[in-house]
Amino acid sequence: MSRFNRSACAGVIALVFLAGVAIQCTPSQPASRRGGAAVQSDVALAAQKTYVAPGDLDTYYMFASGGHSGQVYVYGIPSMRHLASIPVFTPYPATGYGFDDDSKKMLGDLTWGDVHHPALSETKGDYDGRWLFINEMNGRIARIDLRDFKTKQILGPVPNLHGNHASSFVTPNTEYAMMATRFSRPVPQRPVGVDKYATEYKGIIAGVKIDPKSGEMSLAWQILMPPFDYDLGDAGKLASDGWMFFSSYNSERAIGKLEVTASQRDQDYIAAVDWRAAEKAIAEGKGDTIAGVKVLDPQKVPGIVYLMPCGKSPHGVDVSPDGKWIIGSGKLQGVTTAFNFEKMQTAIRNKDFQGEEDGIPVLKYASIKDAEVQVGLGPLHTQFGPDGWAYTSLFVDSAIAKWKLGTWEVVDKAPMSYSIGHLSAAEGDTVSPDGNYLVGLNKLSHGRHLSVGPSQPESSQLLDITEEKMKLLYDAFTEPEPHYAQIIKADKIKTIEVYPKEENKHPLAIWDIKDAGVSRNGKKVTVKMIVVRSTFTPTAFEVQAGDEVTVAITNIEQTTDELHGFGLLDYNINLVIDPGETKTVTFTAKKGGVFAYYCTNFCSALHQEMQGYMIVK
Ligand code: RUQ
Ligand code: CUA
Repeated sequence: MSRFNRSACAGVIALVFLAGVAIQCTPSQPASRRGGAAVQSDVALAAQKTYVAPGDLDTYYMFASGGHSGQVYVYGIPSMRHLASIPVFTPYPATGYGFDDDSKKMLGDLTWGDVHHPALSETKGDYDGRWLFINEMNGRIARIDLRDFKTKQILGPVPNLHGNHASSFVTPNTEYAMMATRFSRPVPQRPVGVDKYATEYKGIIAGVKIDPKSGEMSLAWQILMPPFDYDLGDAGKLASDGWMFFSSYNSERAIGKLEVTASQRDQDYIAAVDWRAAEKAIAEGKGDTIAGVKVLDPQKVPGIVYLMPCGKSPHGVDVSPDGKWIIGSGKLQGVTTAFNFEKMQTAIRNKDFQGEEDGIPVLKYASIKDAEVQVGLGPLHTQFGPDGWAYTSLFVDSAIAKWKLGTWEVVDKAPMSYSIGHLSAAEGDTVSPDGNYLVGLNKLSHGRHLSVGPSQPESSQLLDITEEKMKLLYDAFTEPEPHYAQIIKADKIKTIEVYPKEENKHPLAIWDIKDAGVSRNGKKVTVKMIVVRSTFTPTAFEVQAGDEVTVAITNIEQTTDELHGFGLLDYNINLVIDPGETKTVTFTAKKGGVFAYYCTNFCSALHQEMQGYMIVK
């Protein structure tokens, strides 16, 4: 049976159950032609559209921010099944992350992070399936390799910049990922009272350069900004390639209860950065070095940044697939504004300004806006579909509005349960969005799942957007705290299942059990160990109390799914070594006695026998 028929049939069975109607499922007929009111019902169609039969695969990956869990969660779409958790800023015993020497070093002193915006690498404005970048509030940004779904680099905490929320959005050829300050503070960092906030505190916008071959990130430049709270960002593309846009609130430069003090003015700003001009200014030696970073001051280097007035306290800022429009709006308004990039360029050329902030020109609102779209209350974020469709999340209305770029007409609204924040459409922030599916990433889920006590999951709702009306297909309950997510075609990601032996260049890797054993250099002891079904070699080793012990473990398996663990009791050590991988852990043998190590990852019928002893004399 074809994949379609099998799925369709099982979907029908599922729904017949729900509808309480007996119906015979003949596999040769597609569900839609089988007739019967129940089969035609929305529930039936929804079941059919989300059902991925056992053994079948989803058509998209969704990478969702895990917020203050410090992780990234991977879901399959349309099933909404949770496929993997990728630890990034937080130790994760399930994969041994944060316990071995390399990942421990990458995490440094911070064992938590608050991640918000995943950014898949792009080529010509389309996802290319190579890397996933993700920001974190403690001024950091990480790179996950999509060949093995592992965190490979954490950059930061970056100096000067505090509270990295408007990040990690990438430019269309992954030249840069972005960073920007949510919490302004004195630059350079020093203790200055909040009474001097308006003049002494500064925001920072930063460009993180990405090596096109390796993906290695390095901090390229920073721009000194007025003390607003920079919130979200998006890169220009096609028509607007070369620009980055950042929304901000608190143009009042207020302190205290911001919900009141930072809502006084009717307009805040979107900052538009000409990143090629910033790059050029740095190359010409125009930056000042502050805390080791090249910082551009727009008062001294004009032409790199402009401010676009936007409705009070905007949140999301999103560039249309053709790059012609920048969508942004006050989050308490009932409209969202489409700014015209060409008009913006004309205003810059004609010096059509309505003022300035710390030497940065403020463009005239009436000159750069094309439309105020009547989307509904509390517009936050906009995603795109093919044919000029746009989807805006409405926090206050708890709904998604569907509208059209260019005609600005709102054609549909879908309620969300409840309080939607971000939303994510299939490839919905690229130059060629897919349509098909849209996921509402809701802040609340109350009442829509079995109770798990006060600490409730969030809800993510899957919608079908293939037709004129959006249709709710599925409620999934996700880990806190989904901010943004991105959905990529599954076939764009090419993973490996084992690390090929030839690629393992680890200096302590060994592949033959005769090379396993203990060597000593003064107080430093190295234990070279092999793991393979179902034994450790060596199965016991001795060290002296006070030794600095490095255990280097190579998993010599070259078979899919054959992971082994190394749990050393009482020493807070827990590694998981994938096939073909070498990992090390270094510790001081402080406690004397006998300590068992054992395989934590089920590997064979004799997994339980996979154990050994460390003797500390
Ligand atoms: S936020 S609900 Cu951190 Cu991206 Cu918008
Ligand atoms: Cu090796 Cu379980």
